[in-house]
Amino acid sequence: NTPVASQSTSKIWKLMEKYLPNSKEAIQSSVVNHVEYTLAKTRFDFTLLHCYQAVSHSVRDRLIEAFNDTYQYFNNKDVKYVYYLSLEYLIGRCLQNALVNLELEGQYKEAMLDMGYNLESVYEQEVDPALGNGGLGRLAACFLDSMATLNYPAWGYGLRYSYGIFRQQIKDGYQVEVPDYWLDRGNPWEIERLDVNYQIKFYGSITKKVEDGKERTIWEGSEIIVARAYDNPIPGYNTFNTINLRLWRSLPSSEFDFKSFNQGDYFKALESRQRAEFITSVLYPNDSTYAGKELRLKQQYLLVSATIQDAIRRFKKKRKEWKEWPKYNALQLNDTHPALAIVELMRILTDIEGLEYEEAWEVVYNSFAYTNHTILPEALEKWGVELLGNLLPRHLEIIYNINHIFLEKISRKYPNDWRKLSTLSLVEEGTHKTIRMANLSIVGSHAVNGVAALHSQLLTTNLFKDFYELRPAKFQNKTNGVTPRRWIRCANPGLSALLNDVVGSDDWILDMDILKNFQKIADDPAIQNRWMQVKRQNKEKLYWWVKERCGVDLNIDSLFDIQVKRIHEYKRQLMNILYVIRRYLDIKKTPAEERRKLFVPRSIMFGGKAAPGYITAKRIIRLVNAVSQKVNNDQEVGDLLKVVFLPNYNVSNAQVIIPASELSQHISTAGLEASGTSNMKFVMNGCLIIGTMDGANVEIAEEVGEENMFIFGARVEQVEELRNKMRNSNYRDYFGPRLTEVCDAISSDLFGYKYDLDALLDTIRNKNDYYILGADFESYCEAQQRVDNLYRNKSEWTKKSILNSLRSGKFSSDRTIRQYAEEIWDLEPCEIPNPSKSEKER
Ligand code: BZD
Repeated sequence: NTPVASQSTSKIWKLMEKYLPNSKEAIQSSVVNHVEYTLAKTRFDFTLLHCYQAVSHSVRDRLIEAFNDTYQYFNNKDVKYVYYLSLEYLIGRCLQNALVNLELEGQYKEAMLDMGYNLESVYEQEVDPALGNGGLGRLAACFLDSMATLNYPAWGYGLRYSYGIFRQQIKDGYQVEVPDYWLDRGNPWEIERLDVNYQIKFYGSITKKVEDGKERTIWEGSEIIVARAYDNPIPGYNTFNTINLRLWRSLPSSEFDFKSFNQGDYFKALESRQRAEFITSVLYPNDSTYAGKELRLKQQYLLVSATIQDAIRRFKKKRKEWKEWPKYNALQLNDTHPALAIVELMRILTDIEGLEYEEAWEVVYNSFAYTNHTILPEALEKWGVELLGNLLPRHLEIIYNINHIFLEKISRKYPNDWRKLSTLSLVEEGTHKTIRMANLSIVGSHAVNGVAALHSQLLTTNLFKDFYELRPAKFQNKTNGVTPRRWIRCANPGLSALLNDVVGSDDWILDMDILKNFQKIADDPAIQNRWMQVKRQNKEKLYWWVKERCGVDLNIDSLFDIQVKRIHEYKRQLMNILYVIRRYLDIKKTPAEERRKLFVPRSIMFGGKAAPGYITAKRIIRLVNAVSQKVNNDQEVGDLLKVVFLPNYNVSNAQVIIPASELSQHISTAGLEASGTSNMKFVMNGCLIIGTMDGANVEIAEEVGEENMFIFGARVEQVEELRNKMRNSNYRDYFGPRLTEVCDAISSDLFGYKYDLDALLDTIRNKNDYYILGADFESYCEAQQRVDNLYRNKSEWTKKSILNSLRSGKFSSDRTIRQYAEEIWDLEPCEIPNPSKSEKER
């Protein structure tokens, strides 16, 4: 049975010797063909949704050409790969991004217009795949874009959840979670690989055998399921390279329930099949507390086990020597969620491949690296040993083994230092014994990084201090970045066109640093005018978005002041809304004729999801909506102050919101926001930041200049002292009169919802104010006053807006990915030949 391809390669070659042509007619006929043959609809009359589906299939065809060629070429060149392992990817909509990266947006726009369809309305038909919670998941998506664009041989690996993060609705001012079944209209972007399946085992028991005087461990799982690959092509910009985001879906294994079927318990057997499918059915909607649920552990292990099996299969096709593994594979852990990969590779190498422990450890250690995204203690993963040992008995045994060998080294180095032993141990002792996944990740990796300079420094001085002292060279910083393709080129076409004119080309999309060379335009009145026009158009778009979804009529000339991010106490949305109340009370106290002199009209917008079980976060949403109701209906206030909660903040909404904002808030308690990434997107889009010296804000200030931001509040070194002060003083003294008056207004039921709102205030009153909102409030109000003063001077404001954008080059994820590739992965780019235009038109 010789495969057809080798029988007559030249014959096969002739069957597809051309790449798809991209003329207007070719695009139109490909779309119409997909309407007819893929969707089986009539080409004479099809809806906008069918148009979207057909256009996507047409673009997908072009992606697949590049995608297949890319991995074929990588394989031929025998390159080293990086495997990016993440439980979350917030990739957002794909159509526009694919067209922009393939440089076909103009052609498709024209082709579709000619057929009577507006491409922008076509874009709106796409669901927003939301397989992530927030920053961590979106970062993974930006990284894929940069890895493809910079021609790095890379694979993204994750899970294909049937339900993404819930859709947020606001009912009577409360958040309501609605399931996000995002696949109900199919997904034209994915390629189901019916032939890429791996078995995944759970539970069961281990037995030891001695063979030739050597002990061997055999783990027999008692539940076996299958992970199937779904491939999602990620096109690079300005290159033919297109990489793969491979997502696993859990399915029942045909073997595993054989017994029940044979015993005649048909329904029980079907039930267990459904349980298998359930594993990848839903994303955990928690972004800051650790859940500790068995299903979550199953998800993590499924990702890890399928990915490692896939990588090993690829490796084995090429070579036999395990010690070569690190030369050809780098594995990056996006937080500790996929940390079991370290253990899984150890297990396969020792139990199945027969390597000695030390040999296996070399292989593992030199290929893994770990990125930490938080120092919040409640977010650190710690799996109970009963749970872990029951689900993955052999993995627990290996973890104990790693720990034993590690701690022996420690006690040799620091004899009798019990404190060090107990903080470094992978095992946390106590009534409920747990495995510390961060410690496992550090011990098993050759590189550990934080995601902004301040955060990385805090890791070495606080959270991971003892590990740092042990191996300082292991610890690095990789300041986050975001992709300018999605966040400027797609989201802000007006600004993109302006930057093209300023630079004289679109080179800035690949090299944001060149924007620095054009800083003198910031003073040019003509450019300033155009800059303001672009901002105004973006504000208009958001105006309509808000009107439709929230029923609020904003004044387009008011200052658009925005805080969008997951709702969390440390991010201090509460401080923002308390200031809004302060402003409201001040407006009311001011005689009507003086108000416009004293207050700049502002539209203050909040957006973000609260984890379903996070009651305080939900109460913050309730407060925002209560204030919104009161203020927006107060005739006396009019357009001087509007407050809006923007429902269901997600990637596609962010693409409307960010380009329209003028002031954005990044006001976390110093030391607690690891980096933040939306701050970077806002700056690129010419938005001014009001923020604390936290996360990447510190580096943004370095780049754009503190004078072009509104920095306020305690620095990280002052926080602990302020907490002590807070605990030792009466809350009215600690808050001061202005904040006290705000709290009293809420408690007097000015906004209603007294029960919820009093409970919310109790999280900061009575010496409880862990996030020192009270300590930073006055400084925050002063910064807000500076905002008003500057906004009155349109030209000065615009100048700063321009400088923010032109100086934001450092925050392109291209810079970040280059640093990972050079400083952690030791990875070379590999650009595949771009079929020349002439070849395409052959
Ligand atoms: O990661 C975020 C941090 O809070 C941000 O400061 C940082 O910029 C980004 C990217 O590095 N962390 C998360 O988004 N974390 C999660 O979403 C998450 C998800 C599951 C479990 C725990 C945390």
